Amino acid sequence: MERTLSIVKPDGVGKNLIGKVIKRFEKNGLRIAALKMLKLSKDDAKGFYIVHKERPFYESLTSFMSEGPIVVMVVEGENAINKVRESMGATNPKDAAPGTIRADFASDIEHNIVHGSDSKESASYEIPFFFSSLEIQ
Ligand code: 3AN
Repeated sequence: MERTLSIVKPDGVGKNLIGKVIKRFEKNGLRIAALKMLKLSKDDAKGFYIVHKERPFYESLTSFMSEGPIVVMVVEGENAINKVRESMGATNPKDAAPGTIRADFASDIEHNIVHGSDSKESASYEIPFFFSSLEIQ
């Protein structure tokens, strides 16, 4: 059993895709163990994406992630990290496999609808960033 953090980003919430994203995870054999909607400040977004602080897209990514509400969730199941990333598709929607969330809904590499932890290490930083142990069922 594994846990991962996923986010429906501001573009996904704006396009009314919360339910569709959750449905894809559930169809892939995963369960939602925690879920909430919130809005990040610019500083919150910078903290969440701290591993990318040297990347050229850090400024615009953290502005985008703090421009509207997001839905954060803990997703649980066997191989949850890989299964969520499979459902999401490649970072750039142009490279994403047909039938993935990003291939179907994302407009570009930055506005790509959904986030999923990329490793156990990332998940163990990202889950407590948003949820206390009491909030995870
Ligand atoms: P993923 O979300 O697929 O794990 P990461 O971790 O490499 O991708 O990047 C984190 C986020 O940064 C991506 N979801 C995307 O929104 C943004 N991003 C990644 N690469 C670029 C890029 N070259 N230009 C603009 N934004 C990017």
